[in-house]
Amino acid sequence: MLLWAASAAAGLGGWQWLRTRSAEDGVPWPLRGVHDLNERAGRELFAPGRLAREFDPSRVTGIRVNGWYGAPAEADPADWRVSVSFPDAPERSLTLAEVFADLPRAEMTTEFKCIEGWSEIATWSGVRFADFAARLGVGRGDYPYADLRTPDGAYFVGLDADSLFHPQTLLCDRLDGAPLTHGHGAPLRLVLTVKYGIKNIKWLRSIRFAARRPSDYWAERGYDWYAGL
Ligand SMILES: Nc1nc2c(c(=O)[nH]1)N[C@H]1C(S)=C(S)[C@@H](COP(=O)(O)O)O[C@H]1N2
Ligand SMILES: [Mo]
Repeated sequence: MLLWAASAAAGLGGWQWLRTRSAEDGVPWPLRGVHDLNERAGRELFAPGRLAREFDPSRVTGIRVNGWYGAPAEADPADWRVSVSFPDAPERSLTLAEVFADLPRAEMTTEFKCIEGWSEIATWSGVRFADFAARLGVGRGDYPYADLRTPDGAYFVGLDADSLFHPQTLLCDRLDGAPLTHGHGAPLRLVLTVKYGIKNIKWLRSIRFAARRPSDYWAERGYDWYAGL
């Protein structure tokens, strides 16, 4: 599926401006200390429906492996479980087959951007988070946040519902035409175009919908919680 959009130019220009700023601890300085402003601007720029640019698959650059926090031992995908919970309902445990069952496959060739300053183009394939949630009976307005974790909880990502339910937010099992490798987060990771790489959690084990803003691995270390593009 290709989702072409005219909205990319503004976003790309902003990114290039950011990249040219001097870095503090490896983070371009505009990303620090302007959390509320960033969040407000992000919500306006990426209101539901605004799509990031998609590329022809011939533009794929290949993507490096970056970040091993929370990596489990390499596992048989048949043994993988994803737990899903809500503030007011018991936890459910799903196999990968159950995560993907009956949902249309979504594919997108998009630019992946790390706060370290690199960006690469990759083709991601999986199911839309919004479709997955809808099958669980959850819509965008039901919970304002979710907390996503690796099996050991060592890496954790907090996300707002607008980002999670964005049409280019995928639960991914494939990258550049092949199953995800261990280093890229097999058997399941999140990929979203409205956030920097830090929010694209690999080795996804649990999804907790939440009423209040969850903590976040990199936000606890001084990075912007919203980390929007
Ligand atoms: N579980 C987990 N997910 C993670 C990370 C990590 O260390 N652990 N690093 C993040 C960062 S900073 C980036 S840039 C991307 C890199 O994804 P890749 O290795 O597929 O390129 O993964 C993100 N997701
Ligand atoms: Mo990153």
